Amino acid sequence: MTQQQDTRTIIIGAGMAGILAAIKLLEQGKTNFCVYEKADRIGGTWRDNTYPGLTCDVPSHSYTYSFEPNPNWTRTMPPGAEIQAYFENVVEKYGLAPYLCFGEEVTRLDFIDGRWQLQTISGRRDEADFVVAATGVLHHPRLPNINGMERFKGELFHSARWDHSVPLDGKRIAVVGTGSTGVQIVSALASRASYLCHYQRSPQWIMPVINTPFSEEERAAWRRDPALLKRLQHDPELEANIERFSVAITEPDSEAMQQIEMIVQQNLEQSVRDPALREKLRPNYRAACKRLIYADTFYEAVQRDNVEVAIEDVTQIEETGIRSPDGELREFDIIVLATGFQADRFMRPMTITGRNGNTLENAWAQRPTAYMAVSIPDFPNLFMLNGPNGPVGNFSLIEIAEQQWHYIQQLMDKVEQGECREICASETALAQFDEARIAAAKRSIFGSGCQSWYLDAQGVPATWPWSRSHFKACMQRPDFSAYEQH
Ligand code: NA7
Repeated sequence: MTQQQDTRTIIIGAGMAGILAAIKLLEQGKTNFCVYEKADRIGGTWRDNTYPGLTCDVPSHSYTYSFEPNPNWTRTMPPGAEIQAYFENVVEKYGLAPYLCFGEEVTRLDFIDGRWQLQTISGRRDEADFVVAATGVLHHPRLPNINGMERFKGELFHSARWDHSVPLDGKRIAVVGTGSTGVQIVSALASRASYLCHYQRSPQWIMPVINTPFSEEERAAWRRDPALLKRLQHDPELEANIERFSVAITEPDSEAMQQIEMIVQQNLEQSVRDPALREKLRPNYRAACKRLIYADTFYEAVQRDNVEVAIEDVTQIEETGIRSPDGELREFDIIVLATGFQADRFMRPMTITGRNGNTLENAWAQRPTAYMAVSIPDFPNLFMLNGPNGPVGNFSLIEIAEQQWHYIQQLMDKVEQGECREICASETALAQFDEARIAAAKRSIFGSGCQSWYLDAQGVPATWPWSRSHFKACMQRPDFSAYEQH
């Protein structure tokens, strides 16, 4: 293999990370690639989620590709539809359409004779030197197995499968779950429902936020002056806040964490007027143990007269509603399951077979893991964007994916420059990385005693456990001694 043109890359997923990979390849003059996407349009999580109130919990100018600032964001925390539109514009601007293969769910990947062989559900086949798995984290809805769910005569759906044909105004609505999704839905629907019950198995700490609208004058100024917009993307105050947050979650005893705890406690004390409701809403674990929720109108919403909060696990659904453990039946027209995602799936359910017949199921038998969050031993030339063990704590996943791409690119260069044909992390490197990662993860706030989607099947936080700046430093240049090169 000599020059870049000789290599072919398969990108899986046309969400934020897959779009990024495609743009980066084109930037290098590479056109021999295809983005396989199982749905019929781009957008990933922003395509799948369309629920009322959908908002990104990362500020808009940070949740933006560094190379494609957006002067048109309308608020500090952008609504989902605006983010979807942003990605669609980017895809058009960069001319990605010819590289997108929609309706092609990848079902198999086999590493044979130094190349990846791909098969899709429609029977399409392809072959490439590299695979970039950009399959997303929050993709497969978690549907709880609640007794009697199938007997419900009203409308019932998962938050990521919103049925927009169902009228909401004046209806009796149950929202099950109090992650970011449940909180946003309740905030949006409280004033529209005739009665809304929010089922919270575990109440959440709420970080107050002001979702400021940007004025047309501001947006016009950003359009006129790209330097102004660039500065906004790298706003030192915002950067300092993110760094403080990064310190807080990795050092639970830090002053930064104490400050977060103080703010969320004050928010609860000052925002919830009825002492009984306040106690109901008080979590019994530390702030940010679960992904911290940023919300502006949630506490107001749950204090409305037509809104009730039920602190319980939903275990019994009947024809007309939800039966509580104490026997009370609440009747509903609509039940929304905001019950989260199977965050440990990543590329699965694809069947992936690497070197020596090793399957991904086998490699991940204990837990999904990857050296530096991008490479798995025995799976050469296959790299992940936003794979397991990457930073996910209220950071911009776009920023993370860009840093990961910078790193992955250097691994691909080794092959393209003819230094090797296959490259992947060594078993030893992954084992050492995992040992250190797991030890640090247990000490992070995510390991401080709560249930959350950050935890793996063994109850260990699956996230990057060190600081955001350390991640950035690691992504600058691979330590090639951690890689097997053939
Ligand atoms: P999350 O954050 O995983 O939240 C799921 C919620 O669903 C959580 O409150 C669960 O309670 C609750 N849940 C699950 N099953 C039940 C039953 N049977 N009864 C009551 N409650 C239940 O998912 P989201 O979609 O809100 O957010 C995911 C991420 O998307 C979010 O962090 C942002 O990054 C964007 P539990 O806490 O387990 O007691």
